[in-house]
Amino acid sequence: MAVTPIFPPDRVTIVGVLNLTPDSFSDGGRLLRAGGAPDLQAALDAARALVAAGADVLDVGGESTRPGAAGVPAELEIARTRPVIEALAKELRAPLSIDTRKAAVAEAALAAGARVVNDVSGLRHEPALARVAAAAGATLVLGHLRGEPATMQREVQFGDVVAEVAAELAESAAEARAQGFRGELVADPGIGFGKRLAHSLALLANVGELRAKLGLPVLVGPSRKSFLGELTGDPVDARDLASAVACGIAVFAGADAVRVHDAGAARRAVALGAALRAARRASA
Ligand code: HH2
Repeated sequence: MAVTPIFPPDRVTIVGVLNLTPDSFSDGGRLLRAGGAPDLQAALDAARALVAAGADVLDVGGESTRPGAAGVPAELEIARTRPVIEALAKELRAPLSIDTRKAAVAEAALAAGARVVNDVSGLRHEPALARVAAAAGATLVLGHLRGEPATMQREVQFGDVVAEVAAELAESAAEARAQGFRGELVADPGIGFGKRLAHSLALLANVGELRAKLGLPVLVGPSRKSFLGELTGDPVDARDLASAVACGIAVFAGADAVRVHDAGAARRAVALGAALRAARRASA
């Protein structure tokens, strides 16, 4: 029996961000109690608001991967994310995603009801993550990241950024298959992950080329990232307009999915980007 994809080819998927971290760059600490445990009611309210605003998938994270962030042990990531995934899986129909680079965290989240594993390291941190996703029949999102979040902005060097990111994502996809993964794969160029402004812009503008090179659906995550601040001068808490515009343009350029904090703004921008993309095809 064919399994319904979570990222279907005929519509743009909006992934809403639910960070259960004290230190995420734009929304850290919002969903944790004073002692550091997740605030289940706050998380449920935030999840419902994201879905009501247009999110199709909710991406739950327990470790910040912002530039310079120190990693946290798997046990702490699990303590932050598992209870929330359990509670959300009971209450909501939207598929849940776990944003982690670690197999143990993915395993706990999948057992609690998650259906997507979002690995910003593209299996470079722990290749065994693909085996865990395969065993659970989960969808796997492979991100592009050279090195570790703690050091990724120190030495950023690309010649042809689109070609190099495509080649390295193809290696991640090959690794997934070598680990026995046969399910739904999604690629993500890792906007802001070891990239400078020009790299993030080139990847967003040429996402259609990336998609064609890989033969995979492509998710992009420009939301609130520093390249938007560099362009607009907006501080991190005022970047939702620029984030939505970036999403709309990325969809026009070929993106299949966007990962955002403000799902309502993104939904509107994505509707426009998708309509323009369809119109361009229709008149070509
Ligand atoms: N960006 C972040 C985290 N996870 N996953 C994918 N697939 N693509 C992305 O671009 C991406 C991601 C970073 O954003 P955020 O979760 O807001 O911040 P932090 O890592 O500080 O928690």
